[in-house]
Amino acid sequence: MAKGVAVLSSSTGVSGTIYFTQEGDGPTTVTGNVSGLAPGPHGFHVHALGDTTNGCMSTGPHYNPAGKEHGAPEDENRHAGDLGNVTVGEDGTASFTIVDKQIPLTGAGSIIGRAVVVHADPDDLGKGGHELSKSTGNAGGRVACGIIGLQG
Ligand SMILES: [Cu+2]
Ligand SMILES: [Zn+2]
Repeated sequence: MAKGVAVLSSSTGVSGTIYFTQEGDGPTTVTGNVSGLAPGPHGFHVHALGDTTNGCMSTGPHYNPAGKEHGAPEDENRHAGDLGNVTVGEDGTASFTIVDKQIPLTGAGSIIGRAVVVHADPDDLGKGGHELSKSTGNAGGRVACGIIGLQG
């Protein structure tokens, strides 16, 4: 069992912890808790770089080793890092579990050392017709992020 963890930090009071587990070559299970967000859906992605020297801005674009367009998690044409939205309740918190096959913790394409990012706005999953839909889902600012590290 491979395990990873990312502790979210932000300049706006958002906090949270995201856990990753993977059994062998199976899918990765992502389990997270976040708080301090506005109610509603928020884009949630793995970005390419584990670099927070300039806050969440320096984590690069969505992790996209296959050179595809932005999409929904269930789409064939999607970035590996496209995990869709997390839905925040009226109390500003969200707890969620995502199971995904494109974000391994070991081997080629591992997401260890990259970052998870929570956005200000909903991810339109590539279907919003905005000029940014096919690259970022037009999910707005990066409100919190954390570097994905190995966990024992
Ligand atoms: Cu993102
Ligand atoms: Zn994307």
